[in-house]
Amino acid sequence: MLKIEHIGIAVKNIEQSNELFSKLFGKSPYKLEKVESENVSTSFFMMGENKVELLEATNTDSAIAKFIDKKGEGIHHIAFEVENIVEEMKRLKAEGFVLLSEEPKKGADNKLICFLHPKSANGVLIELCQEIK
Ligand code: CMX
Repeated sequence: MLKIEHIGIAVKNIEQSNELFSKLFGKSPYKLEKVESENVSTSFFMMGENKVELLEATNTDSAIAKFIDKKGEGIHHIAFEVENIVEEMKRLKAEGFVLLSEEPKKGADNKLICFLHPKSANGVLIELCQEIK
């Protein structure tokens, strides 16, 4: 793994949260993106090398809707950048982590992604991501 790529925060209303986090960071999001396959609207803020992603559910099937129903708003996942996602998925599966997809999927912000089940990672939802070049 190379570095923390971003931290994902589940929010109920992304427009309101964009305003709130713009005040916090002193800048606007650099990207707003709907990811239909994940049923989310996202926004990304950049501070130096560090990114924060806000996520709002676009429907009740969304992982974000379920998370907010159960736990409320807050930190939803930590994403780590990897050089070769397929190799890293193989390595982590062999180490006993539970992958939530067998193949990498297309995620937000021009990335191939794969999640690890939080039950296999001490209660933390981990995302692997590789930049699409
Ligand atoms: N962080 C930590 N724990 C979490 C969690 C999270 N984000 N989401 C769910 N859990 C916990 C639940 O609280 C529950 O724990 P308990 O059994 O102790 O109550 C357990 O995981 C439930 O697991 P489950 O029944 O297997 O599955 P759920 O239906 O709750 O779904 C998960 C959980 C992680 C499998 C599902 O949310 C998922 O597939 N996530 C990956 C995709 C995703 O999150 N997409 C949105 C973001 C997309 C993006 O970044 O662009």
